Amino acid sequence: MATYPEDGTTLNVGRYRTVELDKRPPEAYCFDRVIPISKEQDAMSDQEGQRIQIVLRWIQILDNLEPFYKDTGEFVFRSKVESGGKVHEKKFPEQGYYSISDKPGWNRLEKLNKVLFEGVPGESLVLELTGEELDQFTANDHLDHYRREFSGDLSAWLGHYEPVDEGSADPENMKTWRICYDILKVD
Ligand SMILES: [Ca+2]
Ligand SMILES: [Ca+2]
Ligand SMILES: [Ca+2]
Repeated sequence: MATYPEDGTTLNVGRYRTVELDKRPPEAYCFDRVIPISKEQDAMSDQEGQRIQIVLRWIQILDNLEPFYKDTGEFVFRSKVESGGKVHEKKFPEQGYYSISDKPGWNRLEKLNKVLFEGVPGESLVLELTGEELDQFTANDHLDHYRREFSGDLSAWLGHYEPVDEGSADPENMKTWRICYDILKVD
């Protein structure tokens, strides 16, 4: 598959270039510019077939959902990516739990680099993340439910999502936790 520059707008460059360079009158142009069907389909599938990855970089716990005398909570996280009529779910860690504090300095799961989704998305995509703090004698506690929806031009979804770039209502900056992830193009 061809690799395209980062701006994501160049899928059709080949075709636009043809149009710009073609100085013939429109009639000639119409006849000349017949693209064999297979080539046209290739262009379409290239555009629709762009694979992406969603990679969770880190998680920071702001409230460990435990009594004040307990330094760490026992956390299990789940992700759900819904796109193109398919649902991809992950649980991490796969077994056991992460012991995480909410004290500054040791309240982050660094370098998680967890791939939550890899594939060709549909026209839109919904990413959800939840976290559960396990308790033995009472019902488990829950972190804020994270949900973000992406639609429209795929190139606009690509990027770095972090808690500090969208003001006071930043979706990645929740009351009980914060998250950071990337949406990347992959070949
Ligand atoms: Ca608890
Ligand atoms: Ca607990
Ligand atoms: Ca943000």
